[in-house]
Amino acid sequence: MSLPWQNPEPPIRDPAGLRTRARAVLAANDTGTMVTAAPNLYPHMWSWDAAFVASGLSTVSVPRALAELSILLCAQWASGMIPHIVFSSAAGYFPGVDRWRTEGASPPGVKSSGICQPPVHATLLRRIVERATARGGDVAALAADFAHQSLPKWIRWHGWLRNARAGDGSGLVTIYHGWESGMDNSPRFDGPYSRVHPGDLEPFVRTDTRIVEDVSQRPSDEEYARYLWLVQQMADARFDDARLPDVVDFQVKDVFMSAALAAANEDLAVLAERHGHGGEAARLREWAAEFREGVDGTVDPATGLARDRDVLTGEWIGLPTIAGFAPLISSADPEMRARQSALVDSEAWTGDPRLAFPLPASTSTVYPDLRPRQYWRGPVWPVMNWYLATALRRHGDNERYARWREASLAQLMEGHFGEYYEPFTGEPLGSWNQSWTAAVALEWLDDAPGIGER
Ligand code: 9WN
Repeated sequence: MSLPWQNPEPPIRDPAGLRTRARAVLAANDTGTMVTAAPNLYPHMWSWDAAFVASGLSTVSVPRALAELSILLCAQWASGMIPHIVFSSAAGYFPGVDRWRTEGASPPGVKSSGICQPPVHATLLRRIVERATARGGDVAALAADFAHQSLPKWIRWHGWLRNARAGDGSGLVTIYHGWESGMDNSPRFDGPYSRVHPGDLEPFVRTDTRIVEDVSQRPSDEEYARYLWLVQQMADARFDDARLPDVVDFQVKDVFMSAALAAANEDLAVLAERHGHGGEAARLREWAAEFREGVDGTVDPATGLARDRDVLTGEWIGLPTIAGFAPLISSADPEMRARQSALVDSEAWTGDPRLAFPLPASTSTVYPDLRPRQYWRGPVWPVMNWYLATALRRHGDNERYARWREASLAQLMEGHFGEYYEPFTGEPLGSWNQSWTAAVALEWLDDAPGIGER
């Protein structure tokens, strides 16, 4: 059968072929200093993409993986924040650094955005270091040295999140932009965005819809106007953490980001103990517990899903999105994990018989306003599936991990390395040759047991 998105490249026939092609995608997206998030749509480094990319790269070359994290760390702000974009010299992405007006706030010589993304880095760094340790020799020593040298920077990053974004002790991180969540236009943000009314917005021309020609796969112009309005509000306040609560029209307690931070704090504590910063471990474990409890406390007893909270209205946001499974990343409560695991298998999620592959979509496939082709409003994101699956395995769920691995590899054999996939047909959408999709393909294939397990 000829499918409309059929790959011009020869078909991938086996895991070895998938590995070869995934490596080629990462090599092609490597500028020599950074692996860009995607060849055309995203010609820069994104913070959480870089962490997944580094993990995938470490299956090929540990030094190259560590170099990727070093570049990201060079862009860390004096406050401890790690920005969501580190700009390369390439043109062609909007909003570019000029729109962000971060000069003076970002480190000298670095061009960056002024907001952050989910803190998955320490979790993936632990994975890379453990992989290197298992290999032994020079690579193990290099990774141990990198961990030792970089730990203070990762701790400052977590400290900034704890103090600037969760200083209320709620164990929940505040975001000031949907881009910070990494799930930009998820329905979880529709309520908060409906209260963002762009004022005197500088004119803009989008570049993303020139590259993804089917505009129905991307956020709408109305959504973009709101995104840019928030950038303008923050840039006007010079990204001053103390001023943001008073000036930004979008403020959400992000449950998924909080779960990622809980897990990453645990991982950083382990790294600290093993690599010469043992004195920091207790503080990191306190943070881990704070965010773990914060996330558990959001779960809606009626649905079993975790919820975000709109800080400006005080309302819970309980929509059926993949973020509702945040406790699978962070929770230590066996009953909570069992309930969430049963839910993820149900017909609203991976048990939907209409799915091309039994993998969780970004929004429940039975949600009435599901948009199966539109970005975070329905498609399946390979990177999310791998991240969640590794969290399941870390908590002992080898069975579900194995099922998701099989389904993910079958999905990825299609060969486009799509940014996201239509859940019912398996059509690759958004950008093709997306770096983090290639990276997780390598991780699924490598599949070393024991890495990153508690
Ligand atoms: C805005 C790079 C990034 C990912 C995000 C994804 C998308 C950017 C965009 O691409 O966001 O940050 O322009 O749409 O939503 O998760 O990090 O891959």
